[in-house]
Amino acid sequence: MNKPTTVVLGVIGADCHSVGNKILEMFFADKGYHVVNLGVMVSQEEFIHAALETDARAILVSSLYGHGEIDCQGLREGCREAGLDDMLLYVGGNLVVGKTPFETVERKFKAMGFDRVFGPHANLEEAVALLEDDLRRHAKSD
Ligand code: B12
Repeated sequence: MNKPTTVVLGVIGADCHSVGNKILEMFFADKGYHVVNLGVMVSQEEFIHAALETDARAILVSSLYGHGEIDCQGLREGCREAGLDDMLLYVGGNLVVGKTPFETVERKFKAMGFDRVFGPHANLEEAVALLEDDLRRHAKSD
């Protein structure tokens, strides 16, 4: 049997919103992933450390309280410095304060090095399909 793919999950920064995190944990586990859930109030260092420790293929970051831009800045660089050059970085939630159009939010987070960006009404079936696609493409270019 194939070893399940490990993903690291958590809510970044000083953010304590925990409901979506539990839903994401159950959803990705149900899809056959090994989910390392760091829970809420997770620092960039904790994400990177957990990804290294568990040989994860993707880091799934949530941010709900509106400070996502500040909290996520530098995560891609941190991954590279730790030798995690191929790490897939996904982010989702209420990523900025107020009513910024999603396209603007997506552009910002992609410029920060995130591979995929999701809003609060993300379709999780679509998200997992994208993840599977990205994992396959990354495997081919290894
Ligand atoms: C419950 C709640 C709280 C509770 C949290 C309790 C708990 N233990 O979780 C309490 C009262 C503590 C709270 C506090 C605050 N909250 Co609050 N809270 C909410 C509320 C009403 C519901 C959140 C929730 O549980 N949603 C249900 C879950 C299932 O949805 P979700 O969290 O969005 O997650 C889904 C998606 O976002 C997506 N997703 C998330 N991450 C990712 C990642 C990936 C990779 C993918 C694919 C998808 C994905 O999938 C998830 C599952 O479906 C929302 C409003 C709302 N309707 O969302 C405000 C809300 C999130 N809170 C808000 C704010 C401002 C705060 C406070 C700053 C308020 C304050 N001034 O103190 C504090 C922050 C405290 C902190 N340090 O984090 C704002 C954020 C505004 C913004 N981002 O612009 C919101 C949107 C309310 C609003 N309309 O203003 N909050």
